Amino acid sequence: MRRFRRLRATPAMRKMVRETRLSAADMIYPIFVEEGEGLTAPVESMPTVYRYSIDRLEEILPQIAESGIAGLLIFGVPKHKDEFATEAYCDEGVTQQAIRYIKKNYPELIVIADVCLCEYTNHGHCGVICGEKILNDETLPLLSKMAVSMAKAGADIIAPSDMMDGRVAAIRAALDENGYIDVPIMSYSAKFASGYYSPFRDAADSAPSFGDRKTYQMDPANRREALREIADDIEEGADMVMVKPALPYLDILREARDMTDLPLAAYNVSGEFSMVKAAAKLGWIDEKRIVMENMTAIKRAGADIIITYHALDAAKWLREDD
Ligand code: PB1
Repeated sequence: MRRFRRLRATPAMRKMVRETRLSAADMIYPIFVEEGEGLTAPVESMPTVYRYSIDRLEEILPQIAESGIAGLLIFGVPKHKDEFATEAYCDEGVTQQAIRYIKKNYPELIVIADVCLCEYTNHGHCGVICGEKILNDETLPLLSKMAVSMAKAGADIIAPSDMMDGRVAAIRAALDENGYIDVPIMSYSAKFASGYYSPFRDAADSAPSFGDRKTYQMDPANRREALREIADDIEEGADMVMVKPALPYLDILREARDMTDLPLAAYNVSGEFSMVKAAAKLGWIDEKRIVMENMTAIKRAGADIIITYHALDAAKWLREDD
């Protein structure tokens, strides 16, 4: 009889043989920067998450810098939104200004710029529209301009979350043509048309004004197509790839890990976060235990990098337990 329990006998023995280990350095914290002044606006559906105006970023940046997490993923919330997302690629846009501020005051922090039109369009779609059609090829130049503008502002990594076909190659070419040959692309490669994004859409005012994102984000039912999407982004020049959401897609994460050695990110999205927070608020779960179990599951499935709104809490708990 094999006595598995010999290696479970004590906390020290369990720690020695533990197969999956978490580190704050694995984690990225998403933040929302809103155009304006004196703003620290709570996101009701995401407890502990706020929209900060640039003059209020000092309320969160020191915590991020001191936490030991790898960096932050920045989402802008501009005042002006229009059909062609012009604020997205304005060098004086709120996101570009925020990136400049962060890199000036916290140069060691990695800043990842999300590149997508949905927060900047008045229709809330991730691309240019004609009637109710989201135009793929017409969107690529705008994403490219946005990526260059974010790199110019100082973003360390460009993360296209739009799911237009061919955008990685287009953005890579634009970055290179403008001298940003050293700025890597973390592509949202296998991004599903998920119900788990609704709290984010509250936070970023980015819900589509008509229809949905199913003609560009992936069908949750499609496993093989996810692997084709990841392979295609690698072919187009992605330096890192991603599966999003995370917990409902651990099978995809595992297969992605088995198909590539590139750095693999998983985005533990707003709905996954809000559900944990809601159950914890109701006293139905042990928040710390559930969060650390969820992070471990995402890491065990193969993620190198975890984008999560739990990052600051998880980093604190890891310090406490070390
Ligand atoms: O936390 C989240 O829910 C992330 C949502 C994600 C951000 N990249 C998007 C989801 C969506 O609204 O479809 C935004 C798409 N560019």
